[in-house]
Amino acid sequence: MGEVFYITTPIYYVNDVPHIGTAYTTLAADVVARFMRQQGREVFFLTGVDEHGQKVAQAAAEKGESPQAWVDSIVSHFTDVWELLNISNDDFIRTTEPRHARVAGLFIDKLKEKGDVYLGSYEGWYCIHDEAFLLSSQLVEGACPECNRPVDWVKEENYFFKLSSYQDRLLAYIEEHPDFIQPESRRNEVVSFINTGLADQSISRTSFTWGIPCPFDERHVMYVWFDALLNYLSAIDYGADDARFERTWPADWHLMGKEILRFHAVIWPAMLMAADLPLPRHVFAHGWLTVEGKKMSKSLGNVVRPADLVEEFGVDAYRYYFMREFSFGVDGNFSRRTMLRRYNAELANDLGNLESRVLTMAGKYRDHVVPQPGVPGGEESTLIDKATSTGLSAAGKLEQLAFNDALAEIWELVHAVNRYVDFSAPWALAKDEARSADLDRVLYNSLEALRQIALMIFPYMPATAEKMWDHLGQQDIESVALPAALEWGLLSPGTETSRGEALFPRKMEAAEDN
Ligand code: ME8
Repeated sequence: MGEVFYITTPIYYVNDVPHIGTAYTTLAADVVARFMRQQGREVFFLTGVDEHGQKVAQAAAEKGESPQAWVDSIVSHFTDVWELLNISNDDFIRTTEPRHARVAGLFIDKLKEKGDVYLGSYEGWYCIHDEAFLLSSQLVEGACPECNRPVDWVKEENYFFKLSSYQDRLLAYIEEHPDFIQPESRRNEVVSFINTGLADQSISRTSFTWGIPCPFDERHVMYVWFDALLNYLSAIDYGADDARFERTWPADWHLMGKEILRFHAVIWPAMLMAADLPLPRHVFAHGWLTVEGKKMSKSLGNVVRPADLVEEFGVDAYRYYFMREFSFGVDGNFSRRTMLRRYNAELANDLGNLESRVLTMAGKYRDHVVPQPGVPGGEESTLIDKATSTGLSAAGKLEQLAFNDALAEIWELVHAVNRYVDFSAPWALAKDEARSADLDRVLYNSLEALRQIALMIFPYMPATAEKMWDHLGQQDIESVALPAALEWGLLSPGTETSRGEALFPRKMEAAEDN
């Protein structure tokens, strides 16, 4: 069961345009998916959009359109951004698709038959923006604690899911699987929350119709979160293609922002328990990104769009910055200035210059042909050890979603290669015919180091890695299998290299003050 490596992002509300926060989760999932493919795993990487609920119905009504026409007209905002960011998702699920309605109906029927769904009445607060039922005690000055917006008093007949009866099983499961909810601080919050006592969860609505009808009572549509969580099953053909489902479920990682962890770490596992399905292996709640110290919001007008940054810095610099700057589990603050600094120091200078000078020397001194490796000396041994240990530890960090630490390690290797080149001074060796074999050795090992770096950065910066690969005369980086390809010395002497354009042209320092 679960041979396929299955990773998901939240399905985003379609009526918001993607910004750097939404893109953050999807980018992280893409890095993991690409890394796992490199390791030879079969991967299923899912993202998509959440199209039901009152918020979408209201937005459509304001535009004078049907909800379906409205969502159809804006879904490309998401698919376009994922394409721009070179996101390699294997599927894109929309909750208005028939495959999803089928699974949602099947699933709720199953819970109803089991006696875990019952008709009751709900009276309480509802935040349409967050699509969340709220207790009076949760309100902050009468408003939604998440978004500060006014809340509505709702009095409806609803179907309820017997969440309360899963409290003990959930706690036991979390206890027995310490790496189920990550990071640990969030896990502790979830445990405290469950310990305060779980109330049954309303899972249907009758006051509007934009949702999936409950098969046993068509007056009700499913509560948008109940429907949304099921996307993780509908995209892998639950109840239709059993063989596929068995190979893919459970998910290895559900990634999300911290504000929706409870849905994924409490309600979702209980739903799965009720349906007798295994729970996801890990759920990870990352921190929230602010912009220049402030929460992003339309009203403040400070929402940063990926396209603007990609236009200025390029897609791989975008990907690098967001994975390098922030620690995935905690909040982070975006600032253009730090992005520019990292661009110039780490991409243009450390990596870009290294690549360019090594390939320039290979061109100038060896007519673009990879020379013989020769016999490694002390300097080479140090370099080779560094590369080997970096390959292993950067992979280990990535597997723990410590992307920033993994990149920091890879950059230590970049620094080590820069030092190796400086120390070995090929330009001096080139002046002395008697040292031709030494020059061969230094050039070979510098080029081999670039080959290794290209493989290591591939999940983060696929296009840059591909350019480096191409400059080194290699083909098809996507099909190279790790860790075997990280054996030192696989670059064949005699291979033709090329210089190409600078990977990251330096940006004007003056622009830093903008
Ligand atoms: O909650 N910083 O959708 P959503 C970091 N449809 N991440 C951020 C962010 C920020 N400032 N803002 C948003 C929903 N995100 C539901 C999900 S899943 C079954 C249903 C990211 O459009 C983060 O991943 O509000 C967060 O969890 C997600 O966007 C919320 O997206």
